[in-house]
Amino acid sequence: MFRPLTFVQTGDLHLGSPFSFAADKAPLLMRTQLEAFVAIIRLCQQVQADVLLITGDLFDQPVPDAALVRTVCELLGSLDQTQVLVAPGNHDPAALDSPYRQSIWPAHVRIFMDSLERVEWPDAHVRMYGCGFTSTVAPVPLPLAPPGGLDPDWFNLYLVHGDLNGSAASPYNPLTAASLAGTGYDYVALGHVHSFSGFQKERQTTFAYAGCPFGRGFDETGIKGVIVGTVAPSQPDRGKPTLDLHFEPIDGRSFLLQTVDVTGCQDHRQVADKIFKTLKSEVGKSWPDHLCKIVLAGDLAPDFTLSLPVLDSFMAGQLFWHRLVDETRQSVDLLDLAREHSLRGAFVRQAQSALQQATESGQAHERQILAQALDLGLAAMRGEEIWYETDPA
Ligand SMILES: [Mn+2]
Repeated sequence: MFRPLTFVQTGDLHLGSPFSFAADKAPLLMRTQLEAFVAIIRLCQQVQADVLLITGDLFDQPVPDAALVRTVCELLGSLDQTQVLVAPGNHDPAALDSPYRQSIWPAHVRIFMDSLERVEWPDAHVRMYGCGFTSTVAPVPLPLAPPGGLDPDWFNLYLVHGDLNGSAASPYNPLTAASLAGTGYDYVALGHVHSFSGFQKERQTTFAYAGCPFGRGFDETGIKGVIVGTVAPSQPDRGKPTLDLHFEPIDGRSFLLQTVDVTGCQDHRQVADKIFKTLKSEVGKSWPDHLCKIVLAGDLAPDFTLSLPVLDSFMAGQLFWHRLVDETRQSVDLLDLAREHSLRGAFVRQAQSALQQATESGQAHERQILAQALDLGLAAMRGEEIWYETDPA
């Protein structure tokens, strides 16, 4: 009778990313990123995983900071029930100067090099194959399957870092669904793409990217996680084991992008309250824990000048980390302004007549430019900093 085997799949952690965009908050983000790795270690203990699969880019750099490597060694060392398989990626290739080549790793951590290696669990009837990058590029695909082929009686799993369905000229181990299926693997654990791919299938081969467990910025937003798989013996105990897979969100922090319409708000306190209320309803009860880029949109009352530093002071201590982007418009009563005997009044009257002309002659593009000129002109007269794209396309 075979026993079931559970694995956890992660990759693209990019530990040691500098997070330079976050300036003085960068150390906070580096610590948060490491916490996601700790959450994965904890999950392995909770589900009593037999194997942790790391599909490359565990580190952001080929030669990471030595203290970070020691921390990772210690964390992996705390897994006493779980074997760890690492298939290095293009960011952390097992090159000659890589820490992967040093004898610092706990005995239950196996790091693959560029030739195909196999680890097997005869009591579960599972074989795992893997190989890794040894240089920052791999334009020639890494070995996929053993020369003699796979034994189809076993459950065969392959882990690798690679570019699935990219161009055949991709320098990052180009792969296709057909090339994976052609080998006869039951499951392929992939790394390189930073979002969860869903579970895809080509013939008998299922494959998936787990994505990164913690984004590296606001271009990697959303809830992140790992894949948990269980290979279970078939009933009756003949033939191939079966595979159960699911995506497991990681408890922790995510990069979120949230637009908040602040139309009608009359002061900074109201804007702050609207932000919190929107996050609560969109994100749920974990709303204070995340890294939020908040885009303020809508029309502000004419007599309220929004100041992001002032708004920041009203938001202090509420969110783990946030960044504000002001895309609000000042709602102005143009009819009122046009009646003014002032430079502003004259500017509005001239702009309005040009706008009317453009509207009547059907010059949509011209109208758009004039409307933008009116907005910017009024903002300049209020003493605001002017920023605009010369080509909005
Ligand atoms: Mn990566």
